[in-house]
Amino acid sequence: MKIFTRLLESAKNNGGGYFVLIDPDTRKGDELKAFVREICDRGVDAILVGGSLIIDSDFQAAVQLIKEVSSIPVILFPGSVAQINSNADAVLFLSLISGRNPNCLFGEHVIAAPTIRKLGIEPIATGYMLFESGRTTTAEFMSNTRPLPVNKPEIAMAHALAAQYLGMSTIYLEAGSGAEHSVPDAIVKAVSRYIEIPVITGGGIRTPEDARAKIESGSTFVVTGNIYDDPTKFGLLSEFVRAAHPKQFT
Ligand code: 1GP
Repeated sequence: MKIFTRLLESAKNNGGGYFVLIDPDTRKGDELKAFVREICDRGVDAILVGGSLIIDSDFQAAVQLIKEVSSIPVILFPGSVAQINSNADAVLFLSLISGRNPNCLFGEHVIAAPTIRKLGIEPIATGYMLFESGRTTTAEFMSNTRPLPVNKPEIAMAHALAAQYLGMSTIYLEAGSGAEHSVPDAIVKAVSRYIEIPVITGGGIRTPEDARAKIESGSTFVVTGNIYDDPTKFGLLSEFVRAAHPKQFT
């Protein structure tokens, strides 16, 4: 069974799912391995690896190390074609549909597709929508696109529906890593109700309560990333797992 289908099945049983995004710039070697073990032991559904801008890590080696230790799917969340490699199980094949930068909409994909085919990793066609979130995020700056307004749900709904009609497998509602504000629940609700494909929500989610609110608003998966830059926050992993699995933990 395909990885994304499996994740959807478990999200159906648990009432939702939780992904942790690892930016390999933040930790390496044994520290990275220990973090991955912690993630898997606490019941997280999948690991995303990547970032809009990765500066000083050997990205391929980091993904390999994560994969060696991980007992859950490792999915690339690539900021560029350079991050595609064979050490992962799948890749979010992201089209930045909220923007009108042709490279992010389709250009990079043409370059990446033959490599993904050759490597045999599973592409998950993802309509990626970036929202205003209080300050300029790396994703916004690096993609050179304007984020969607958060006070106009109808614009977000139309974008998501167009992605569904184009055959995409999922929509990623993104506030940007480290965003001041996560994507508003009202947007998550409006989009999730309007489309039939599953929604992933991430960026600026710092509390289990906020994660639960996204799930209750209709998001199938929630993602957190940089809260775990601080190792004293590892205890939150179980709390996020509980928050994102309402049928498992009521
Ligand atoms: C970014 O959604 C992820 O794409 C995670 O964001 O680092 O703000 O949790 P944070």
